[in-house]
Amino acid sequence: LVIQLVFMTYSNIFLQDRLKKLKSEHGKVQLGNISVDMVLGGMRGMTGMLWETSLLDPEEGIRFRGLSIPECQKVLPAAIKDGEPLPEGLLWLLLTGKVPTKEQVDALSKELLSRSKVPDHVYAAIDALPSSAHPMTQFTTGVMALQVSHFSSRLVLIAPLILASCSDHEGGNVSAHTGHLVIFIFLSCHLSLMIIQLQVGSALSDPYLSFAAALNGLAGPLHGLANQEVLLWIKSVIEETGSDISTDQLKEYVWKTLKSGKVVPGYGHGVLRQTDPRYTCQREFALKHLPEDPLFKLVSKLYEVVPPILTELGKVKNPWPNVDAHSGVLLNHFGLSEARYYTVLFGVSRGIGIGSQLIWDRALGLPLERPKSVTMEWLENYCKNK
Ligand code: FAM
Repeated sequence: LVIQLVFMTYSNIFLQDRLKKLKSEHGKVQLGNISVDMVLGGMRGMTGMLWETSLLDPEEGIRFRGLSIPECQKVLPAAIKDGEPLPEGLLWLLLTGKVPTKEQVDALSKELLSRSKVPDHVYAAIDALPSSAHPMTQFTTGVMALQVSHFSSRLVLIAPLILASCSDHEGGNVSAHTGHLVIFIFLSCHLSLMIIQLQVGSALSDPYLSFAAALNGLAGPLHGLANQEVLLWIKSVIEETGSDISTDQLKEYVWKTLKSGKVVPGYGHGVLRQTDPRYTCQREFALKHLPEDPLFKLVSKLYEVVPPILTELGKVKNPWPNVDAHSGVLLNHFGLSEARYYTVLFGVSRGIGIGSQLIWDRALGLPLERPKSVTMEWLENYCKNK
């Protein structure tokens, strides 16, 4: 493992040179125009950040270090023959840009496991919360409590494989961007110290503070909480109409949801304009392992019913399902029926991606982010004078 880390260090030096060259030779090249729509629309579509570990294409979906989800499934080592990729393999890929061997993945698992003891005060902090506290609040509290220790986390590795695909989704999503803004290195264990030492910045919040901030962004219903919301919503459909629901009844329920001012959870996306490949990958898994599951059948029926309705609304840019439309049904099938816990797994999974990128942030010495904001009056005056 040490030899491999030296390799990573070597790659850092190479990438630092690439970054310097890019800056000095092409620093003034324009990447696009910013419109008032973009400023008012949550900076959608503005290219404004470097994110080495993954790239999201609106049509094709996510690529991790250049590999699509099906490609990752083919090349990353699995625990069993023809099984799903191990999260440690994905972590290796994101960190180094190289596909690991099974031996490398096993060595990384062992290394992380050896650092996995959670200090008692962390449990005490979580236990001090009322039992009604949402699992995401408990998770964030645990991460914050870890800030006073030097814990290196195995947490990122308990994410179920099916959720490994949620590990990274480019840099602009709420959780990744929040973590990035406060600049942290989640895996600031001894494992990554060598890399960190290459480039020490200033005014940096540490990994725990930053990851907790990212988790708070993930806990919103438009982002990571959607997987919880989807399962609760699906169950409410069954409660109201029974499990043998007809297509017409389902259409009616979707319209009722929309008319009550709510969104259909698990559908739409800030960037994607097609069915999320993470959804497709989970659907294929379900077709193989749980084709008769009644909730899966309902999810399949929703796939037929929801997109035409969202299209009919006329304003939804992407009527297709995202990853959250499916993940809860798989977890529920394998016995994890506590929907409130689902976003925690998403958070654990995302730790792999955010942590990997933030190690690179440090290695490349990326600067503190500080986008410019303007007032509405400023925009109105600017547009008038144009
Ligand atoms: N149901 C109803 N309306 C929707 C919708 C949906 N699933 N998706 C988008 N819209 C509406 C949206 O609310 C907006 O309406 P207003 O103009 O009245 O405000 C309009 O369509 C245009 O929105 P958009 O440009 O298509 O999407 P945004 O980029 O603004 O928002 C999402 C993206 C993901 C927040 C939005 O699609 C949504 O609310 N989806 C349901 C919640 C969800 O599944 N979130 C999880 C996303 C997931 F990928 C993740 O982050 N884990």
